[in-house]
Amino acid sequence: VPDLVAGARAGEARAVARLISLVEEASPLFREAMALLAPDAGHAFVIGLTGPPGVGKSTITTSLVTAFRARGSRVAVLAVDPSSPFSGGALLGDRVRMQEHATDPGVYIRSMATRGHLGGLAWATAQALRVLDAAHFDVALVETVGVGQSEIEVASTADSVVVLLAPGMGDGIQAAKAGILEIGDVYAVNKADRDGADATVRELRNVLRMGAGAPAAGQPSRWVPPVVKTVASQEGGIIALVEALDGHRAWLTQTGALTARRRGRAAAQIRAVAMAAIGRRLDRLGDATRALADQVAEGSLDPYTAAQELVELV
Ligand SMILES: Nc1nc2c(ncn2[C@@H]2O[C@H](COP(=O)(O)OP(=O)(O)OP(=O)(O)O)[C@@H](O)[C@H]2O)c(=O)[nH]1
Ligand SMILES: [Mg+2]
Repeated sequence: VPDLVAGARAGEARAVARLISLVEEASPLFREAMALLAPDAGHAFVIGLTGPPGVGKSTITTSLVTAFRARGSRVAVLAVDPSSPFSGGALLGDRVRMQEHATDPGVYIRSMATRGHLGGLAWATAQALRVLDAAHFDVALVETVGVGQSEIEVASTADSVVVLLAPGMGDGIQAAKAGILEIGDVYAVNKADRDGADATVRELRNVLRMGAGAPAAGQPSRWVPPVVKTVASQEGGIIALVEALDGHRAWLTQTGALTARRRGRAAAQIRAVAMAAIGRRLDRLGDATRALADQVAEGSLDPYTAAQELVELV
């Protein structure tokens, strides 16, 4: 493990790949790696991209890689598929333009899935990002498929979240509101070469502005997510998207929101591990639980008191 971490720090793609595989496999070895990786935390600025299947996430991601490479940034791409139990190369492997980046040593591309990982896919993604931090990637792009709950959790591992929509999805905005309008820091209406793009942009802007009232407690200002139009297949609007991302990053840094977000995520990760550990201890208290259950069932004890006794045994 120390050799792998040293290799990752030296930017060796094979070491990075092996460490991320340890995450995917939930290997006990990764625990050792985590301790060694800790000092590198937070190097990469993480951009999450989410949106319905086929909206153009991979195409946008490819264009963003080009744009960030042009600035000299080292860029990593993680394609996370919550619906697939296995990681395969197919997610990105069939993208011709992404393949062009595959030979660039400043770019690392990886698709990822997990097999019933302890802390779930969001946890695994966060750990993979630690590996990318150690390998000194300046930008990490995380693509997830769909806008369901697990995708939202994965997106929440990012510093900036880009939500992609396509024209004609305007009707769905209200319906999908619960999920997508809370997680986006930047919205892109992709496939803007199709009819209805302007209407979708207008509707999105209206809905997002409604959500922008007074700043939340302890927040100096509120971020109103910009909406940009893109035609990813023709590299259209990518400059505007990068500018919107730069704007969000500047806001995050200036207001201290970046630190706050990262602290919040760290707390969530600690809780996830702690909860799992507590769960395992509870599982080991089967006999005590059964004894207490007998008493509760026969009425000599109430469930709250029983639970309290069990908690004290943990
Ligand atoms: N007309 C048009 N087609 C686009 C645009 N952007 C992407 N596409 C096409 O849409 C299709 C899907 O694009 P992807 O980038 O694979 O979409 P995705 O969101 O990554 O798809 P999944 O990962 O399968 O959810 C491809 O055939 C793209 O060429 C666009 O702006 N306009
Ligand atoms: Mg894709």
